[in-house]
Amino acid sequence: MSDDVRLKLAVQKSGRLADDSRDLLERCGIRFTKSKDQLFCTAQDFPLDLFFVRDDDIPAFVASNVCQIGIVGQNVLGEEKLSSRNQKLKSVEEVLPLNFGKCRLSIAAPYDFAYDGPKSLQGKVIATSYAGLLSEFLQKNSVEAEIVEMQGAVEIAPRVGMADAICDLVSTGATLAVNGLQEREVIFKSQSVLIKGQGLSTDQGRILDRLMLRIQGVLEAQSSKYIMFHAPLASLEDICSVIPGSDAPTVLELQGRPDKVAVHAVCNEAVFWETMEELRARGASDMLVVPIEKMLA
Ligand code: PRT
Ligand code: ZN
Repeated sequence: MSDDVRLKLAVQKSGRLADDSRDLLERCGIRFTKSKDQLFCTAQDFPLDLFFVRDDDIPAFVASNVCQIGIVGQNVLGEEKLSSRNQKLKSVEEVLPLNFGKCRLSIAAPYDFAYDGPKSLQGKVIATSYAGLLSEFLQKNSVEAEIVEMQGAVEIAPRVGMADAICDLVSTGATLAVNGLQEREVIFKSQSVLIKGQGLSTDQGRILDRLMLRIQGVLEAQSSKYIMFHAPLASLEDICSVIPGSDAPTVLELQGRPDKVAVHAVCNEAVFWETMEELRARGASDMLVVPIEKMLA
């Protein structure tokens, strides 16, 4: 591969996804100069260039091959694909879910709105910034409603008499609560994803494969734990059967204790207090659960 082949990645310049996107790359060992003002920067130790843009523009940057890949919410990609006239957007693909920026697009209405399923929205006015995804939902449910498009502060629409209900992103639900709105129907679940266009050369495809391997390693490490404990040899099999998400634990001799062994295992899922209590009840002792920084199979 020639040294000047690089991959361009579009990320959000500032906002809810900006820090998580940057952290993810840093945990992949990819460092770049920290300046939030600039549009473009070059990674120091990986063939990757970063473009900092508004999240709504990321799918179009990727569709037009200005950037070959991007990090964006599924909500934005889904909406752009449905509502933009840019046909090239259809070829933009999700390649990896990234496990951050989780939220849901929901229909919400004041507490006194009698809601009994999507049919209750027939003939109503719904305010949203997601006209594409909302129209698709209404169509699927054979509901005819008027959509009022707003760019922000959608949650105030019912209070000021602009709409009967809203369709907006929710994460904690606090915004709905302070505006006297109740979540009635989740129409789309979203998280951040790595996306790619169709314009990658073979060499750029190889860089993407390397990047994805590193990201997968970071994500697996995030959800995995390393567990260590001592166990009586007699109940080793029984104890190992309750270690969560682990294939083959390492069993080590303990100096001067022929009746006991040390067990080390990577757990591919959370280790809860209940699991530790269960291990203890079966004779395990001296338990340690530690985070894993990196993993590569
Ligand atoms: O400037 P730019 O266009 O880049 O950013 P933006 O202002 O359009 O987007 P930003 O930074 O607010 O959000 C970026 C992405 O974060 C979204 O596209 C989603 O994929 C994701 N995300 C996750 C969210 C939320 N959670 C979220 N809660 N985006 C917005 N919200 C808003 C929501 O619109 C509502 O106003 O937060 C409020 C509700 O939050 P709760 O916690 O009160 O329920
Ligand atoms: Zn935006």
